[in-house]
Amino acid sequence: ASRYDFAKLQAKWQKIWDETQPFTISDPTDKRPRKYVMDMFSYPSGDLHMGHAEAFAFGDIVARYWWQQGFQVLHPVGWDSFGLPAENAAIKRGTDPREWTYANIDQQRASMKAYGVAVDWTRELHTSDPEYYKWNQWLFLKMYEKGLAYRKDSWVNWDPVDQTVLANEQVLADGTSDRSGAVVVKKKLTQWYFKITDYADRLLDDLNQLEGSWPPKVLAMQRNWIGRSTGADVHFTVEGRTERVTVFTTRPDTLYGVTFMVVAPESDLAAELVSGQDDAMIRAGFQDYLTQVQKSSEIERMATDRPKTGVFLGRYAVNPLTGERLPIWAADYVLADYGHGAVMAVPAHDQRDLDFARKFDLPVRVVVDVNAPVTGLIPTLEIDENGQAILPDDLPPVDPAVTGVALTGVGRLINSGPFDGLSKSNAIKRVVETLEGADNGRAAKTYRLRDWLISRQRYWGTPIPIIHGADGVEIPVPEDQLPVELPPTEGLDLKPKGSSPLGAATDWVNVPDPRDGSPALRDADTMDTFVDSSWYYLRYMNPNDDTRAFDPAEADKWAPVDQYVGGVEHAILHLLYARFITKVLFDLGYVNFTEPFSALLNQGMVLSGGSKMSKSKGGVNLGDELSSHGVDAIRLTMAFAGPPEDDINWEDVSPAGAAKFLARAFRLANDVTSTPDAVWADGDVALRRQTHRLLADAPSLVEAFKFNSVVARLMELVNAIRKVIDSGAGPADPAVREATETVTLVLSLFSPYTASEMWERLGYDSNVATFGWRKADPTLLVETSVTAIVQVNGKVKDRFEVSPKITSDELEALARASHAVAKAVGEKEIVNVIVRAPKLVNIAVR
Ligand code: ANZ
Repeated sequence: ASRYDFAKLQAKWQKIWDETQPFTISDPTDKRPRKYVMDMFSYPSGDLHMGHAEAFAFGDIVARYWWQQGFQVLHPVGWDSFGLPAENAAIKRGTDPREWTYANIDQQRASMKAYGVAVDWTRELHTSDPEYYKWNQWLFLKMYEKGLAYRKDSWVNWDPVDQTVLANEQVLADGTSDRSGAVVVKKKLTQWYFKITDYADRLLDDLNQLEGSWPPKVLAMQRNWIGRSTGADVHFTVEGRTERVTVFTTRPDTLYGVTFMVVAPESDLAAELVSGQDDAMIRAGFQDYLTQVQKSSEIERMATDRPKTGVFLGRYAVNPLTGERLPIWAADYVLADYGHGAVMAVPAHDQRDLDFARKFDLPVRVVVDVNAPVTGLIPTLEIDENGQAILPDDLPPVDPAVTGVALTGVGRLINSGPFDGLSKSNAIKRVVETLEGADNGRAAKTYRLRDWLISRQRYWGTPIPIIHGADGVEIPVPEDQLPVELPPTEGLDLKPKGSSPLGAATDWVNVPDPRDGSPALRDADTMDTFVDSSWYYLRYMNPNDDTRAFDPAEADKWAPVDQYVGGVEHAILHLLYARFITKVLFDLGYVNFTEPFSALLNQGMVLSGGSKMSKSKGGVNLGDELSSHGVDAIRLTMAFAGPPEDDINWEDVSPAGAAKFLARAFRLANDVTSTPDAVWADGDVALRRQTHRLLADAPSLVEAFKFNSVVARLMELVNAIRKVIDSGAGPADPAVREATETVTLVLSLFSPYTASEMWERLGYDSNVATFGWRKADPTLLVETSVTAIVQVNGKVKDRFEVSPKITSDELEALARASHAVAKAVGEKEIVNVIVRAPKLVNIAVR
């Protein structure tokens, strides 16, 4: 009965948890404080893998920790179950995407339960259920009403293999699709967009309030993605055209250095300028060039090192400050959808403009003296220690047209009429004022962020709730007719072809016009699945409510999410979209907060042989690991491996060691002979001190995600208990019970099966997970912990907080168990180990 048999424990406790559902939040009168802990929901593309196991272990430690601290913890689970992989699998097998999807969900759900995650199963949701996606449609309609959902013709990223539109974010740096790997091309289509650009400033500025609770890297990536630039819009008149052309520039101070203008070849402006020109050769040359440009990707086009190409459009603009005539060119280094799709070219001070000018023999005029001193409004001379003016050296003239290097540094303006002598920032101010005074421009901001393209020409997603009248008018589906359910797949060809398969669902797509009953058509596109995940944290409030998307009062109680846990692969898109939709819902009055996730933890990756594990590359199989070592040992291994943000190389960790430790801890619960009413004050003082030290230290360690330190301290305490049992006052010592109970309570964060069984064997019929954290007795805390350092060949490899009374053997064992130390030792031979307890272990290897 006392043997540690993890399979038996798992079977026993899983059944109990299934029956009792101990983590269900259902009592609205519960007065305990609240925490909302959420894991990024899973895409059901197969069974759970090592990556899920890692993320769910960390999320669960946090959730269980708050339960122990006396909180009610909302820790829900769901499936992100719409999307391309299901559709592609269905096409391959000739089945319905529903079959594949829901079979995978069943499998993942069973694995998740077996993994012992403390979730509220009554709130499970699947985004592919009509009960869920109905509310995507509701959200769409709300946004449509506010002008935040709109349709436009535009050049989109087209994946020729999957035959679908991709968001910019889904196009990798090398210009290929993140899904199919195909080279992405441009195609003109009418598409639905969400107006995220209206929120660019708020999305950027509110990142400041997440400083310190989101990973710095994620904040930087978000800032970069939004990419705010400040500068000016400058209007140029064009000869033979009434309307002016506007350009965005970050350097209005260089306006005197403009020697030509460049427009994006595929912009409407380029087409219009060239059509107003008589020379047929120029028109034909432009058409040829345009065709060539459309074959290259945006990334290629923006690369600075790429040879410049372009054509002269035969038209001229006029510099608003100097009246100078500027030839207008079309070139692909100017993008149609950034700024105004046109630039004022300043070749002396912009590298791409310079490369272009050199290639096509256009003039280069220096207007900033980058060698001039830059302080003050008027040029001042520096004074040396003798009070003598230091005269500027006679610097050799640099001519960018000769050197090929643009002068991008700061300096003072030259060749700029009334602005000569001004430094950059002062010149920007003056030039913008002058432009504004003459209605030739104004201060302006531009963003890299584009509107969110949400329509997809695929089946397995949320239908867009719009009907198109025969007269071309868009009619929102009345709210009481939601959901617009997906039709069955029978008779539909799901293969990608550039238009939605739903268009062929005749019975579904043909509907009476809600205005007068005349023939009309449903919009056949479906939504990007990032819409589903942008607000799911709110649907968890009450996923079965069929009267509203979520209950604002419940959202007020629980949201924003206190701790969000998931992969860094979602650092940009998903988080940006969820932040955007939260702000939209705030503006619509449905929520009282503007950021969805107060804190974010990005777990590292689980690697095998140094590379990311995946189905295609093989690697460690979660199911195999769980059956060899048990759920608790795998979870403990994840926690003990190191900081959760770091990658775990599965070869460097020891699930077998974790299992051994669990068996050791488990034996303690069998050995304790005192009863729960034992008087602890009578126990071994040294052991009591160590117990209370752990109780005092563990909370801040867990809150700082130093799970590995807590596990190391648990190992230490287990050893200390064993020593008292073997050589001290024996198993009847009340301190042995107190310490073993503490081990059990803390262990329940990491290894719930083992802890539950230990708790029962210790004589309790309560749930160890919600028993509550014991308060450390301050009188037992006088002895503080010290930091032990482990060196390998003199280099520090790891640190532990240990008791000052730790023995040399214990310290050495801890050092040898360290993942970082094992990594440093590697295949080498250990030739000597010096232990200076409690502070140092030095391992010499050869
Ligand atoms: C004149 C100038 C002079 C510029 C100079 C830069 C340096 P960021 O900072 O990335 O926002 N630009 C504007 N619209 C563009 C487009 N659609 N495609 C490509 N380039 C475009 O870049 C802003 C600068 O990029 C703008 O400032 C403009 O060139 C160019 F010494 O104007 B600048």
